[in-house]
Amino acid sequence: MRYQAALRSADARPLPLRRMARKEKICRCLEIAPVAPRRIYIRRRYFMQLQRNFRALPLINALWLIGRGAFMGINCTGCRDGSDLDVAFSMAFQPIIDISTGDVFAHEALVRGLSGEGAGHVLGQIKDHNRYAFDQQCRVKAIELAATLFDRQAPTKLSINFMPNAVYEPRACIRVTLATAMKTGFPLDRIIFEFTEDERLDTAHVLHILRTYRDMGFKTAIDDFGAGHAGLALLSQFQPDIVKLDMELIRDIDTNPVKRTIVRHTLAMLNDLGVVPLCEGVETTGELKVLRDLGVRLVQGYVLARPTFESLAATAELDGLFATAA
Ligand SMILES: [Ca+2]
Repeated sequence: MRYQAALRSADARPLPLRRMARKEKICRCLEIAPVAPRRIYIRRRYFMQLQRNFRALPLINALWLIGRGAFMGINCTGCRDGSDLDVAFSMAFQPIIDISTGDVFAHEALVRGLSGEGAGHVLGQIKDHNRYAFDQQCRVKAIELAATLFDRQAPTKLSINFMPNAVYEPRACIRVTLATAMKTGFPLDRIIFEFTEDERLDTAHVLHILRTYRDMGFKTAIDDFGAGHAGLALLSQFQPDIVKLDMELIRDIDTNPVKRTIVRHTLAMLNDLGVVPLCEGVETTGELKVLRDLGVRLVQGYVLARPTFESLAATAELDGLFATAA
C-alpha cells in the first residue's frame, strides 16, 4: 500500500518531453493504464531513490504487483516464510558456462543435506504438509548463499528450481523471495526460476506463475525439456527466456545421429522463437564438442564442473577442457 500511496500522491507537475519515453516505459512496467500517459505523474525522486538502493526497476515493478495483489485481496492462509520447516538442508551450486566465451553465465542452486547428502535424501522428506515451506526455504537459502558467494560486480545469474504445486498465488507466494532479495541486495533480474512440467500440474496455473514472474522481472526457464511432460505444448503457450534440453537428449549425442538430428532441429526452433537453449547433463568432451559445433552456447554438466557444496566451482581449470574439445 505504501507504494500505491506514493504513486497517488505523485507530483502534479508533468515530466519534460524528453523523459516521456522513460516514463511510459515505467508505466508499462507498473501496469498503469496507458490511456492517458501525460496525466500520470510519477514521483521521480521516489523511484530514483529506489533505483539507487536496489539498482533494479524490476524490483519496483515486483513491489507494485505485490502491493496491487494485496489491495485486490490476493492472500492465503498458507503464506508463511517456511521458517517452521521440519527438514534441514543446504545448497550446492553448479555453474552454467557460456562456452563461446568461457564465462560463467549462472549457477544453479541444488538442494543437498546438511552434510552434502544428495538431493534424494532431502526430497524424500518432502510431503504435502511441508512442500510449501520447503519451496519457500529453498529460495531463501539459495539467495542468501548466492549473496555471500557471488561476485557482486559480475552479471552471473542464480538459477533456482521452484515447485509450481507449492505456489498457491504467485503474487502472494513471492513475498519471502523478494524480502530475501531486498535484505541481501541481490538483484531480481539476476534470478532465474526454472521448473519442470508435471502431469499433475494444471497448465493454466503454471502459465499464471510464469507470466507473473516474468512481469516481476525474473528470468524464466523450462527445465528437462524433451523429457516426460516438459515439451512442446507448454512452449507453444509460453516462451521462457531459457529452455534447458534434458540430459537424455544430450547423452551420447556424439555417437547417436538420431539425437543429433533432434537436438539440431530443436535448437533451430528455439532460435526462431527467440528462446535461449541450454544443454544440461553434458558429461564427455565428445558431447561438448558436438554441442559447440551445433552452435550451443550455454552448457551445464559434469564435464565442465560438478556441483560444489555451499561454494562455487573453480572454473579456471576449464581452459584446458576447452582446448581438449577444440
Ligand atoms: Ca534444474
